[in-house]
Amino acid sequence: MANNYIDILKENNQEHLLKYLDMANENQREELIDDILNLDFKTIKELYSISSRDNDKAIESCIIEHTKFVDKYKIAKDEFDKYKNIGEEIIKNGEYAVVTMAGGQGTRLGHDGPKGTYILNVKPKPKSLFEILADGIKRANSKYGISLNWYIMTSTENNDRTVEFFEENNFFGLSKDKVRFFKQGNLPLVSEDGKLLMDKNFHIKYAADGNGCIYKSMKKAGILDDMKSKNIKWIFIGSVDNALLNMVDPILLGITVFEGNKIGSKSVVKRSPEEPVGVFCKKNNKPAVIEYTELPTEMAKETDEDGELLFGESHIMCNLYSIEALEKISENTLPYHSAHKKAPYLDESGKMVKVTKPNAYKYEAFIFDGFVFFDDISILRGRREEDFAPVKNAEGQDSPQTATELYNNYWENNENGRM
Ligand code: UD2
Repeated sequence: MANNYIDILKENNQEHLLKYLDMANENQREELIDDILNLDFKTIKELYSISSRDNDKAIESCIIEHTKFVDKYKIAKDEFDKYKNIGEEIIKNGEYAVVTMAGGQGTRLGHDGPKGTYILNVKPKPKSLFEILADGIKRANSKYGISLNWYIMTSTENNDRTVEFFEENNFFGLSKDKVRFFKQGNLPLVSEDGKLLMDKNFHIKYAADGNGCIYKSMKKAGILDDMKSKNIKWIFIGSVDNALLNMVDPILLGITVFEGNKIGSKSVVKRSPEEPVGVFCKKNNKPAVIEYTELPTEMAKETDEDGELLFGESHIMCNLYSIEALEKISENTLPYHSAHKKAPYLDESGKMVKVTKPNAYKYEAFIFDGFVFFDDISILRGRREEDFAPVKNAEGQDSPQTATELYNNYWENNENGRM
């Protein structure tokens, strides 16, 4: 081992790490060398190469068409009842489970801790985002006479605190053996010139590898096998940061099954061209979502003859999968997307540098890139005031204040719970 870490750094244009090795203490040095010997430098090079990719060109080279959807509030009564019966049958048979992606950092929210632990000042009493989700599960459990399995994806950074939070809150009254945590993976960040960043304690700086890694993480953690052992056939995967998330919607389930699809997803009408949501479309004749960070501005602004946004069907992180669909996606590789982020780092004098503007590239897989492996998906258009109260920013749009207001308004008018 003597020198080959030096050769590896030289071959991969990362010699700057040698300076940190000189500054680190014995333990830190050991760990850093071990890290270097285990790094996949080939992937790091490939990731860095996508950082300079021109997204607009990448999208303009595709055939982009609109995708069909069903508006939940325009379904005829007999159709609605049919979907409801199909969905409720599956739910009552215990063939349904829910998954929450809770590995993201709450950077934009400025919350110190897992996002799910953020307390919203909702009525009748303040509740964390995790408790709000747990309430939805308890409502479904009592409505259908079931005991839903809840799987929660965490990151290496927030797993321990998340588990501790559930224990402190006695799992919000849910039975402990029905809640299972699993961790997603990480990817290193690189500077604008492709250099690995050093974090405090002389560790290479990593970040969670994106919610699109949930499929492989579930496979690796034995979650898919656990679901199959429990005869779970349909799985809802949702975000942690939506105060109106409905994880048990028999209509979404019923329409997906009725249409013969393996994936269903809920949408709402996009608020404005700039709203930070992905938009559904067909890309080269496959179901797809173009993320807000990659939708060319002119496409985002395009309107139809009625003045409606052409790309206005928003992905709101309400995704439903058959177990076969999750298996299939978990056996495939999803692309990584590069985001230009602010990343504090340890400089070569050993000082942590706070940054005021983006200085590094973070790489993430996106959950909806899994749709491409299917010819079609079902899209059910819901209503923002019923389905979508995101908690993203510390103030303004999609803030705790706007989410609390949407939550209180909904539950004041629907005290008997979801229909
Ligand atoms: C996400 C969607 C966007 C829209 C928006 C609605 C993706 C890629 N984009 O944008 O299309 O639906 O939400 O609010 O989903 N997460 C992890 N691990 C990670 C990264 C994220 O678990 O490594 C979770 C995170 O905890 C949250 C969800 O994924 O539950 C989405 O969070 P985000 O902040 O990554 O995505 P956002 O809001 O930019």
